[in-house]
Amino acid sequence: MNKQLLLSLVFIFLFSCKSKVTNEAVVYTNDFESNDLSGISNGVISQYNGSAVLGQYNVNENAGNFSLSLSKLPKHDIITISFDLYIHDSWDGNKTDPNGPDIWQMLVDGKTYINTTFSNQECIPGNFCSPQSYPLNYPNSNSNPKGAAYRTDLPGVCATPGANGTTEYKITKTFSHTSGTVVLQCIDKLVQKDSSTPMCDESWSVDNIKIKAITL
Ligand SMILES: [Ca+2]
Ligand SMILES: [Ca+2]
Repeated sequence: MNKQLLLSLVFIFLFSCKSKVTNEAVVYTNDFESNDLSGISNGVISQYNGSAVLGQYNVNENAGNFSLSLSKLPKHDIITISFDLYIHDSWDGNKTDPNGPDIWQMLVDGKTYINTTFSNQECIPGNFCSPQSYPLNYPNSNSNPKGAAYRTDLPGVCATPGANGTTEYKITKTFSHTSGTVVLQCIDKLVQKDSSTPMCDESWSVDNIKIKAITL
């Protein structure tokens, strides 16, 4: 091997190492099975489908949001937040007043990373199935109900007629972040002016939250 080629290979090796993840620390993980709500405001735990989950939430019956605050994070360049999001029962997607739009948001440090709608309706002949915005942001109307879902065969929270079960989404966001603190907020703006049992009609919960601080 000539000297020039060897130097080139060393350079490529060093360069590729620099862009690799050098350290990855799990700074938060919670499956809620031990009822641990430390760092969480508006925390509510319930049993869903054999697992403890953070929820259910519905702004028409409770706070409609939770906030998770972490501090003393190790030095890092990037954060990855992931969790399971359960959309329960009859969300109306981009329908308008009095049933929607059914908006759900994820904010980190006050900045909006997701501002979307979910539709949990069945697309059967003769039934208008309202579109949803997810995986894009509201008011995009190009996604079918349950679009980009991870699972669509889960039971609803309330077995009311037309409740449409539960849809599971895998949420993962990675972004630049260097602060020693981080605040995750999930918020709904559910609209359901005709419902006498709002929480039964539509709600949401999350499980298996994991936050990683990564150094490059
Ligand atoms: Ca759980
Ligand atoms: Ca609704």
